[in-house]
Amino acid sequence: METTLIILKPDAVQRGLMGRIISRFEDKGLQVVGSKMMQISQDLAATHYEAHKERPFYKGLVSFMTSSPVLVLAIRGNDAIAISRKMMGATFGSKAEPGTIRGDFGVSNSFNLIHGSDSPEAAERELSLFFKQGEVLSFDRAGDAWVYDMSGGKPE
Ligand code: D4T
Repeated sequence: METTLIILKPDAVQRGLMGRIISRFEDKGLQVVGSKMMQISQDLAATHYEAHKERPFYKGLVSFMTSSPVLVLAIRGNDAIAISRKMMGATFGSKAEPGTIRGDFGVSNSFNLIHGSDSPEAAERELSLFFKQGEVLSFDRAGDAWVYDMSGGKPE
């Protein structure tokens, strides 16, 4: 099972889209195992986006991400990182396909509603940036037996 970091960005929170976006992950069968609202500090935004430091959009991105509260989520499932990225859609709302979160809820390129880790290494790094020890939980859901076929001993 993989766990990925998802951030519902300031535009998603301000536009009242948190519930509908979380529902999409739950409807898919992915499990929410961590959740917290927070105001991202300048330092945390800079660390999180350090790979983009030299990009022309970096300053605006940090300013946007620190402008208003976000909801950070830890989401778990088999292949959760790739599945979540697919559900989010292309980076820019103007390009994202209908049926994806960015495609259905936004038109903006910089206000693109959601962040999701793009690799297992990024997920590990980002989860540890946003969640303290013990804040990402492990628990069985009552319906888990009907989410995955476990007859082969692993989730299919
Ligand atoms: P994140 O990292 O937020 O999940 O988005 P992506 O993985 O889909 O996109 P990214 O890392 O290339 O960009 C990070 C973040 O910067 C904003 N952005 C990006 C922007 O404002 N202008 C741009 O030209 C690009 C490329 C949007 C997402």
